[in-house]
Amino acid sequence: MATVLTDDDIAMAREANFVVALTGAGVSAESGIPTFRDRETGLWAKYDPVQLATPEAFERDPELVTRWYDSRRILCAAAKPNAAHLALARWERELEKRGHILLLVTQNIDRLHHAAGSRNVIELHGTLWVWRCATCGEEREERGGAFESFPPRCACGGMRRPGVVWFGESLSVDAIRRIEKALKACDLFLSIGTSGVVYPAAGFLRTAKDECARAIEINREPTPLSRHADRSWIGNAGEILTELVERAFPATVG
Ligand code: BV8
Ligand code: ZN
Repeated sequence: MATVLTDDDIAMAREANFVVALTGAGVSAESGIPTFRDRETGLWAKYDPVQLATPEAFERDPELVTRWYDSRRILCAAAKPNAAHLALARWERELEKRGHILLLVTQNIDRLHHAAGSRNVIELHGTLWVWRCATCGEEREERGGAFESFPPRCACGGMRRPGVVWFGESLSVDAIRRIEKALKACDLFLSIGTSGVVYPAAGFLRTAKDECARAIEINREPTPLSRHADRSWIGNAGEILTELVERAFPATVG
């Protein structure tokens, strides 16, 4: 199988002691979850996700927005972690064994990284599995049960919304602080399966580079970040990450 990885790339991955991996929808694509910019099929094809993922859309049409998120919640409930999620979880364990760190910063809201075993995860854009009352703020984990109404209602009568960060909404100050600290300290930054257009996440690669980290992009196609990366590996995240981790940390027999 043709590989995009050189022996130097493998050595760079093996020698990195503090890795920050930013992931986007492309990492969950191989689990059957449509990415943000892939044209959706069926019922949701006529809607633009960027337009629906906003507080204004929720104000304007809470039923439509909560039905859209519920359809994604049902899809995610059936999804399993894929090779990309599993390789990142293994890399985290390999580094932990050596007293080193892999911090996983995900833009995804499906918690497939957690399902794959990753533990050091920051959910930059929140998660689909927690829904919050827009009136009293009460949060509840909503794993699989069907909602009785759209929007679902809180006991206080308020409308409940997915616990995600919409466009125009601020991110958790604590998350940003932890990430900024990690970008200063890391020696390897990877941008994986993201089109690199949504901020502040799209700015992390350049920040890491400014702080002298090596920066790698893994994506199915070039993005606006590609020219800033030291290496831009074009291909499927599952295949590339599996090969990278297996060659950097060959399974010891016995
Ligand atoms: C904020 C949660 C402060 C909800 C999401 C003008 C210029 C710059 C910035 C702005 C601007 N105007 C407004 C802004 C700020 C705005 C922004 O960045 N807008 C963009 C559109 C320009 N950002 C914000 O509003 C953020 N908040 O800045 O707060 C503030 C406060 C008030 C007012 C202003 C600012 C909040 C952003 C968070 C929005 N919420 N998601 C939900 O999920 O429904 S973002 C959403 O897009 C998802 O999280 C998604 O992850 C994210 C990014 O998309 P990607 O993950 O990259 O997915 P995409 O489909 O685009 O790409 C997938 C890639 O994978 C593709 O390249 C594909 O080729 C590749 N791929 C596919 N399969 C594979 C693969 N690669 C490898 N292997 C495969 N198998
Ligand atoms: Zn309430």
